[in-house]
Amino acid sequence: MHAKFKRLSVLIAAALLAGCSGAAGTPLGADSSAGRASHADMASSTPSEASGSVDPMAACQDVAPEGEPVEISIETVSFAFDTEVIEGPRHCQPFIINFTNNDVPNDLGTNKHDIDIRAENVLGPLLVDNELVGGPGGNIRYEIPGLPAGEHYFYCSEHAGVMNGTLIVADE
Ligand SMILES: [Cu+2]
Repeated sequence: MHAKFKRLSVLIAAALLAGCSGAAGTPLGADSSAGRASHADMASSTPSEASGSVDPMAACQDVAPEGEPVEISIETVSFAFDTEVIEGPRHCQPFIINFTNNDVPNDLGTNKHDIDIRAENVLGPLLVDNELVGGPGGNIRYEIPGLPAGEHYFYCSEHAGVMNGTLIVADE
């Protein structure tokens, strides 16, 4: 996960948790360092609870896999994905992304890429956090768990601003 995203998550969590001290009945400033530590722990361990939303993966808890997983191939071309839309996965059915990184190092920073997935949009809860792969010629098979039907957001954690798109999971 990119540090920028981590900071964003913590900021959002901090904003959502503002007023937490008051709600817990702890006087502000009584033990501010301990308070910050516990907030940070909450933000990192239970992001979906911190945002007050239901775990999107819960919808797939009782759905059994059917047949072979769909396999999708994606490559990078000059620090971009070769597609802005991923289609093929079905509701709560595991699938595979066969990912190839073609990029050579340049002055934009690391040439490592990955494909992470958030529910619905860039601010949605993190559903899948895949490992980075270097290039050129780096290849990895991501085994993705079944995701609930709908549109989700996929992105490279190192270059999210320019490497992102929509993952469409069909109803069935
Ligand atoms: Cu990247």
